[in-house]
Amino acid sequence: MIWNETFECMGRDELHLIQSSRLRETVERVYANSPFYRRKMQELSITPEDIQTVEDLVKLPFTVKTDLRDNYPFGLFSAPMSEIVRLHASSGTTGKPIVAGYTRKDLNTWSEILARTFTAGGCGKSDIFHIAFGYGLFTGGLGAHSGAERIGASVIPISTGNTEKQIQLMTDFGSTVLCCTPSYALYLAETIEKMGVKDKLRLRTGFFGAEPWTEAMRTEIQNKLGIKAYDIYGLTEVMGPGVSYNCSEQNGMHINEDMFIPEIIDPKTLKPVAQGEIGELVFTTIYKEGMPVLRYRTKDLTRLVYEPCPCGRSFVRMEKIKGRSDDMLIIRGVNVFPTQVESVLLEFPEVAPHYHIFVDRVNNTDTFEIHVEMRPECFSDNLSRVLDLSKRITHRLQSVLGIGPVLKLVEPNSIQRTTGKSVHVTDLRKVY
Ligand code: DLL
Repeated sequence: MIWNETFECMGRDELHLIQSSRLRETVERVYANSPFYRRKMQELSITPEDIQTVEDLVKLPFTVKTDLRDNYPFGLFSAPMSEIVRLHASSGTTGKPIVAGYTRKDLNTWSEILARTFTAGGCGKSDIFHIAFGYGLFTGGLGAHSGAERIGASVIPISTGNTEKQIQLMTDFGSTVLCCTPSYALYLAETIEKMGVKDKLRLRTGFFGAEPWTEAMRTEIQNKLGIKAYDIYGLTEVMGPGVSYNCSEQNGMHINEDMFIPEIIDPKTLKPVAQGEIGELVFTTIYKEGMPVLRYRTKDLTRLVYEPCPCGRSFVRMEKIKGRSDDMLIIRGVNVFPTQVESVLLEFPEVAPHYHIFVDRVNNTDTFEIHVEMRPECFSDNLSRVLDLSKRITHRLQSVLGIGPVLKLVEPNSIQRTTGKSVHVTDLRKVY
């Protein structure tokens, strides 16, 4: 099913024309209304006339998170407050929050891209959406809500938490679609199992995002909940969820290129990488009024796939996010992503994908410890079995990561569960 064939299946030449025209309008808008962007462009000696087509994008300045923090709260807005009808914010872990402002047209655009997302996952007006993303300043809840309403579905704005009650309502209301973070989906699945109500559920589809998750995690969620799990990507600075979405192929996320132009750059040189290479994802919004951003550096690492997708959509796909460059741990000189650890753990049926990584520095050497939960059915006091399992997992981690951790197999349910974005790492080196 395709929500908006006119755009989603548009020929690349036509798309290029639309992108160029919308890019010109955006650059004119920010130059006229945002002192921040006017100054940045003046520093590079460029004017809006220098930007005519998508190829001119590289002349524009980059925008980074600290630009938003330094201009907190509304310094990057390109519309007067009288036109802003909604504010969202993302807290991050340090510093001031990132604030985004939306005009009425922006909210319309946002619900449009989410309608595309949900339709691509086979959903429609007879579905009942259980939206367990957080509602509030976080973009997940209200964002998904507007898209589900747009396709005419019935929407349950349940938000996060109160997990057993959620599941009760999910069964009573016959929810068919679940939206939440992948880690909360797993927690919900575990609780559903504990409550013994899996056969009472009518769930068939789920949309999960807001944090990196692996293909192995997708399989785990699909099997545990008996659903098809779709990936949905986005960020507050650019819009919120719906910047890109899985189609029924579940093979990469189509980027809504009529609204956002993607680039992949080398985070060190800031130059575009060769087509198909992994690098940092950068977005320029070309259809936003409230807070358009030019060449926003997401810190998310992925690659773009230009081969045609069997689903018929012409929008370029981005692969699953490999990790964030600021999530990357450098342990004794080796780069380690939490997603690599997750995918190894999911190869072992004896352990659950609940883990926590601890890094510290002792006597000038990095220490690297991973706590992993055993599955209840495999948890035993048979020491030699546990030792053998621990050895096998450590060996596999060593060969995938290039560095061996100290592995601790811990009791089921001893690692804290999350209802929102999960935190998998404690890096004590940063404390000193
Ligand atoms: O997480 C928006 C969102 C809500 C996306 C619900 C999907 C679903 P922020 O809080 O600003 O916005 O965080 C954005 O989360 O830069 C990525 O690092 C990460 N992220 C978001 N979606 C995915 C995904 C929302 N599908 C940051 N896969 C982004 C991997 C994701 N990482």
